[in-house]
Amino acid sequence: MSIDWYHEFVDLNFTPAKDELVCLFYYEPAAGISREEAAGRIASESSTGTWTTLFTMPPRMKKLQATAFEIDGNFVKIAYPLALWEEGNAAQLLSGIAGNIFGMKALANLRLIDVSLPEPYLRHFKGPHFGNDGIRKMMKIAGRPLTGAVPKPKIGFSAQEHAEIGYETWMGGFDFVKDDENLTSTSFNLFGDRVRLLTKKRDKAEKETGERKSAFINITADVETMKKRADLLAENGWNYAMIDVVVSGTAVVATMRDHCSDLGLAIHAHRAMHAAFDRNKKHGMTMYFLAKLMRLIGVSQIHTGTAVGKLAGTKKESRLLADLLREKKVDAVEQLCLAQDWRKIRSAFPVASGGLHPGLVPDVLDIYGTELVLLVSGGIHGHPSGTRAGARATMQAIEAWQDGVTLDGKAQRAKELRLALEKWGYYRPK
Ligand code: CAP
Ligand code: MG
Repeated sequence: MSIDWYHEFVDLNFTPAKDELVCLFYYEPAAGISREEAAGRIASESSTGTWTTLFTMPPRMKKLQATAFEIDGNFVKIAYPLALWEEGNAAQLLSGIAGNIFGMKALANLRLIDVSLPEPYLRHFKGPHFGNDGIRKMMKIAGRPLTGAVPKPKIGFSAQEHAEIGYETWMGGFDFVKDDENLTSTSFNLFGDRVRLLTKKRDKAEKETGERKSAFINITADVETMKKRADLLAENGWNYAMIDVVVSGTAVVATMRDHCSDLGLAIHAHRAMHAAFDRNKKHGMTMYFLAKLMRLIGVSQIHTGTAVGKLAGTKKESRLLADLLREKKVDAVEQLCLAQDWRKIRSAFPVASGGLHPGLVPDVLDIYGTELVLLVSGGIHGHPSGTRAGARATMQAIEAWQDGVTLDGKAQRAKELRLALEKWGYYRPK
């Protein structure tokens, strides 16, 4: 008598229906397990199956079974019936396609690369509240990258000092001040104080520059506290909230998307902890999948790497992530992503950050163009003449790229940029 029924989840002649979700996995079977058997186990344990045949097995259950329908070396595509999934519940999707399967003995390695989401699944999600055009309209910024900086050192400043650095950042020409991922509400920098003092400085900077200024203030905490913090931001005229989306979790982000949307707040998504599961190229989940989930739920922007800065990531990855977030339709790229039509789901911005300084701005804009949020933090606060000069140097570097001139050429007429290049040149931090 056969013990298991994993083979029932493999059919290499199967064609997915239009309303089925399709996942692309990289996998390595454990010793003694064939590719087909391993593929069957992934499809089974991420849909309806288990390790043994069962006494009660209503025939209708077969309709809910996932099917491994394409095996190409260590890559497998699996189709999932729509009825498996709760409408609008991204956390449940994760429990299925990113759940127990990562721990199976029958697999030496497993990595979720991407999932293609059909319209009947997409329609139950709201996506980003504003879309990139909406963000640009709200911030009155056209034709250039949105710019911002985190006060550095990342944590330790009082709320008053934080607000003053924010003011210098804005007066240097930047659009945003951003909290660091580990700054929430500490004894020396309480959330309420920071909001109140930054609000005053924002209003002053807006008056003096005539430009719209904003901030990504970190509301990450338990969900009831996050709601109160979002309310306080809205009460003080802010148009963004920042959430550490990985550590907060998919379900919390979904709740806060609606709460923030009702308040007219866009969501800046920081991805702290992502590298714990997306850096190993053989096991875990890709940043691509995480970014897709976050656009689906509805953040307005998420960090996507720089390739040239201090954190891991390639140009190709950043380019694919940028397309995933910005485009209405995305084509499949073999073994890297599946085709996706986003239908009514609005666009989101990629965010380049991490070890950037004016000397690296052209490299980053060569990757992303101007449709991004460019965060240069240590790279302005470390400027020989201070924060305001550092922000100016970065704006000068952006102008140079847009005008098609070299930074060295621009530096002859731009003192702040010249000083930045004298300190950092074109150094790529690692
Ligand atoms: C950058 C940063 C950001 C990282 C996040 C930091 O500071 O504030 O959190 O960019 O990584 O704490 O390191 P610097 P990623 O500009 O001073 O390096 O963007 O890859 O998610
Ligand atoms: Mg940070």
